[in-house]
Amino acid sequence: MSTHSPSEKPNPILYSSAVSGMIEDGILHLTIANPPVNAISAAIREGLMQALDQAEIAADIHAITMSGAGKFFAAGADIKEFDLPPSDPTLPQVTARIEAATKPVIAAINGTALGGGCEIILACHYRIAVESAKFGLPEVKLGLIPGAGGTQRLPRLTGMVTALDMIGTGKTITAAQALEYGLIDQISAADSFANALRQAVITCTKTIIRRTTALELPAENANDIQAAADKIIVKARGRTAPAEAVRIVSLAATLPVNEALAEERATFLRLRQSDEAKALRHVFFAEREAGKHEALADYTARKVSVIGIAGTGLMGSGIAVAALAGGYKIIGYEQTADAAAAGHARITALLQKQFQSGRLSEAALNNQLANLSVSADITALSAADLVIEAVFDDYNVKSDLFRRLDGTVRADTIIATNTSYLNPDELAAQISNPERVVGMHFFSPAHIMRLLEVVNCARTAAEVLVTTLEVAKKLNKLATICGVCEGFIGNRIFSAYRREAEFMLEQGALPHEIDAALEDYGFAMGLFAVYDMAGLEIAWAKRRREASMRDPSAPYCQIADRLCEAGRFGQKSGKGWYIYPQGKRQIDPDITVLIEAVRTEKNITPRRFTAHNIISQLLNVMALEGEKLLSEGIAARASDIDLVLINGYGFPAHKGGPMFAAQHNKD
Ligand code: 3H9
Repeated sequence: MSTHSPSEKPNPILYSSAVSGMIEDGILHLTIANPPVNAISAAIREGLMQALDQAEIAADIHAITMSGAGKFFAAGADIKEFDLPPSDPTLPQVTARIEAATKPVIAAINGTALGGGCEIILACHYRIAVESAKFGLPEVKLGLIPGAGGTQRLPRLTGMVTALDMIGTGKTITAAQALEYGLIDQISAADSFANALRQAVITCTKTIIRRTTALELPAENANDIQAAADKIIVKARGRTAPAEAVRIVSLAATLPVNEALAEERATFLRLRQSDEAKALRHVFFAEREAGKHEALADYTARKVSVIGIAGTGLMGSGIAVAALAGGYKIIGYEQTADAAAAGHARITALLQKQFQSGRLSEAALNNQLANLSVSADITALSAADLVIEAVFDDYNVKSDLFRRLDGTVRADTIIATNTSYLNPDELAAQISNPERVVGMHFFSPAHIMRLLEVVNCARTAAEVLVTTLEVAKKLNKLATICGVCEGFIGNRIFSAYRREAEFMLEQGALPHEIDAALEDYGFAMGLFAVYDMAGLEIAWAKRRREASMRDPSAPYCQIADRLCEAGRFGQKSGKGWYIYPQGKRQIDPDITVLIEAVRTEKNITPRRFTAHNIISQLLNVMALEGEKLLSEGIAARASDIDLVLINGYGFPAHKGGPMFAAQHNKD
């Protein structure tokens, strides 16, 4: 520990490489610093323990405050340490030490406090926060539960209903909500924070120390508590952590606090080693990795203020809503005045819906409406820095639009195509400066789905790619870069998966068995149920169009065609892979007969598939296709493939994605 220098302001006291303190008027102000987010590392835990021990016996210290350096208070325990054995002092030891201090410890919350960071403030005796601070216990999103007292302290401050909701979902709340729920005691504007903190400390030194674990649980209606717990269990869909969160939070009402804390710790340590937690850690780091592109490090994004959107149908209007939320001025384009008016109305309706559900303030709604125009005059797009085309996915339609854009927009305007299946290189060849063409493959509904495949075409300039990634970030999208191939990353793997599932029908599985296995594995819905919901006729029409180009020697499964030939187009026609009496999905014995007939025609002796066989076979096919994408250079990282399938195709995040899961199955 180094102490004062002879200069006027004392040097900070260093308790560890990540915790420092300053004594001012009898108050020890501690700062934790582990950039960029003050993740709670061993050095922070050691430093806090040192500081508290020393403050306890220092006659000149009457109170202690704690804050984080920079914009965060602390974003949780350091996830990078989770694969190491736990080391003393542990975070629960630190939070216990904070709470036991005989001098008041005040959390001076300068910014976001998540996970273990939030648990530190829950252990403090008083909590004052800046208006912009955010709070959450997101451990379930990592397959965990809070492991440093959060499950027992939060309900004592907020009541069980809020604690179950926050811990069971991992949601983040604002400072205003935290105050309303009782998680914090006071909010102060940033510019008067120092004064407010000083006053709070004075008050705390004059009142009895309030230790959170000693508080009684607030009185609540038992039915409300049960309903909050049930809601989390229903949504858990195959994940262990939410149910464990409910179990442990509930102990606050039934066990003495020390026993409940011991059970919390044991559960946390067990879950930390679980497959679910390992998979979710993989996803967490995969998302951070996805934003890093060494080859692009030397390029700077161009300024984009105005985005043109050619085609304001379902996809285009969703893109417009996402771009308006990102702060861009939007110019929509349609070929006729009627279509332009309909496009404008569609986008406005989506914005109104967000406003009505409270997701958009009135000011934001008005601002975004003022930033929106839709024109039937293509020259309106000449003001755009980037034009995203979202017209019908047909080569002639798109290439015609590209040629018309070429004569209209600036020579440096970036042109992005939202095609799913066409070759963007061929579209780029239609215009001058093809290096400004890039793919932006959004997923529908584009204002909700987080995934964006950014397609690096053969001639796309690095600067254009960097600019597109920057725009994607502002649109709040998770962008993965991919090269050009049929279906890009997602649809190509999905096609292989779909094909394999259909072949499995020939080999002996039934649609409902495959769906049940997928749902058990964690998919929100089985593949065949999804087909029925989407409708089977579009894919059938495509297969018929492409029939003459198919290699006759390549294996082909006719079962889906047979369904369509029998008028089974899915849910809206009352039958597809299932039947829907009164709109309710049911297994149809006719489908079994139809499948058996195909097996007989092909001379296939059916074999029995267990759920495990089904999942292994499907995972295997996805991983093989993923390996091909890597070897062809279409995807740069296996973890990018995992992100695409999780965020665009419903692959369960808690299994880590197909590449991770296949690898894990082998280990
Ligand atoms: C926990 O606390 C358990 C306890 O209950 C019990 C313990 C006993 N650890 O996302 P960003 C890194 S579990 C280590 O790009 P943003 C991240 O990898 C934890 N590193 O920024 C990245 O590094 P790099 C509960 C972390 O502004 C950099 O910070 N906490 C951690 O978009 C910037 O991150 C959570 O689950 C961490 N905890 O978002 C919170 N957090 O630059 C997890 C971040 O090298 N974190 N990093 O790639 C988040 O949700 C977001 O990172 C956050 C910032 C909202 C904080």
